[in-house]
Amino acid sequence: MDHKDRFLRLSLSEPDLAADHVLAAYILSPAEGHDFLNTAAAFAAESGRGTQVPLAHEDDFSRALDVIAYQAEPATGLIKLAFPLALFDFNLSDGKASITSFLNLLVGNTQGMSEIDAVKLHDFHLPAPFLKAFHGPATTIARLWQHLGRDPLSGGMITGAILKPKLGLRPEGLADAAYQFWLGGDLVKNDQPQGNQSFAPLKSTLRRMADALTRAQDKTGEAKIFSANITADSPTEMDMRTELAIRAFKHNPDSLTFHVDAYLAGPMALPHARRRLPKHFISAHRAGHAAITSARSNRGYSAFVLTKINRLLGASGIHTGTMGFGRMEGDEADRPIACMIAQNVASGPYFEQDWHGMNRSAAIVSGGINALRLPSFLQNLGHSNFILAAGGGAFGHVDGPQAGALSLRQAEACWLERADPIEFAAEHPEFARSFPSFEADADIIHPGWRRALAQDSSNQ
Ligand code: RUB
Repeated sequence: MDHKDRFLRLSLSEPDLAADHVLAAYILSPAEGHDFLNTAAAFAAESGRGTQVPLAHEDDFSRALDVIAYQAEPATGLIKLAFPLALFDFNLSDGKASITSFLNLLVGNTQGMSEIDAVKLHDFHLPAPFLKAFHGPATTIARLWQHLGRDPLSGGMITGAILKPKLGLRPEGLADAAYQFWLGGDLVKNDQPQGNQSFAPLKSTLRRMADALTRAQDKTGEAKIFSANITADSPTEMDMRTELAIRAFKHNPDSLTFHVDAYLAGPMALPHARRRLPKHFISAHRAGHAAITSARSNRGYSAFVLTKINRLLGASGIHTGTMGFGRMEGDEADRPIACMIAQNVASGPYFEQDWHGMNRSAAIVSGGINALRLPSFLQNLGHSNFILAAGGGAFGHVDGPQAGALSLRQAEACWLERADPIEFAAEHPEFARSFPSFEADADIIHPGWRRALAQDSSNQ
């Protein structure tokens, strides 16, 4: 069947379509022997009608709901599709837009079409009425800055850690690691698989964590934050874990935030948490996402798309990677990912998105970051208004988690002062000790550091 006549309309205007369609930009490569333009049209046909054959019982109404390919560039593989808003499913329970329907239409059955060698969603645009039909974040990083006693408009880096090792510590070990970090840092979060293991029953871990937070607040005189992992494989279980955390932290309710493994738990998990916690700060972890978002994968959707979806679904904090400065995939060009979630109007790779006042999400920066790597990350991003969640960079410091936390705080100060890190190290011992803590990084980032720091200490 030639689909071009009905499903390929390259004369349509994107601004006109944008008002009442969801727009989507893909990079598509046809299977061997398949024409690009006809494959793009077939992709559009399948996206809307779900079949490739004429249907005698179709009428004008259903034909008016066709998904149309309005841009197709054989040279780059770029195609853009327009999805009529009427195609999308809305929840009976609260009238909110359904993310499962959104994913079904944009990255559903079409991913497996035999005419296609590969197709990946790189950006999408939502018109105001549809965007507002998603929950969006209940609160923002301003809430955390206020809790920490900082400027709610620009409170700077929230120095946080992900409890490491990700599995193996018992409740007292987890609580002690958290306490030690809180003596120097602001926030501790569970790592993504930390839940209700036999050696660390959740109830006991949460009780000890809450006690450690209270002791750290008393010791330092500073407010602290915990991000409790409530990820589970059913909404009922998620609710049970949420209740346990709320009870455990009943004496410090404002210190409690929540963490959901938003990719692994599936698209239902974050919306469920957001409905259950209409006032709380929820962080979206993205463990596992690289299986489809990796730049080395040409199917599924990009990390940019996942990040944008997480803001729509209500994540106040979103793991956005380290843009090539850490140990996970990514590069400096990923900067738009952090901008898209933190601004009211932002440009993606193919569309400018107006968020119409939807609460902003904060970037959660994690993955191989330590005090030595942080200054160049900050230089690339251009600000430090985000949540840092260092694992090894906090707990791998030779002088322990408190020193690890202080070294990260000092690294932010070093960048804010635009100071030379070697000179800065002379006045900041925890930062100085991050050099021997992360020698391989030190050798690359600051060759000759051993002699320079030795001279510093001999000059003192
Ligand atoms: C960080 C860590 C994080 C992932 C998140 O540990 O394990 O869960 O790196 O990555 P470390 P992302 O600091 O020791 O690398 O934020 O890119 O999803």
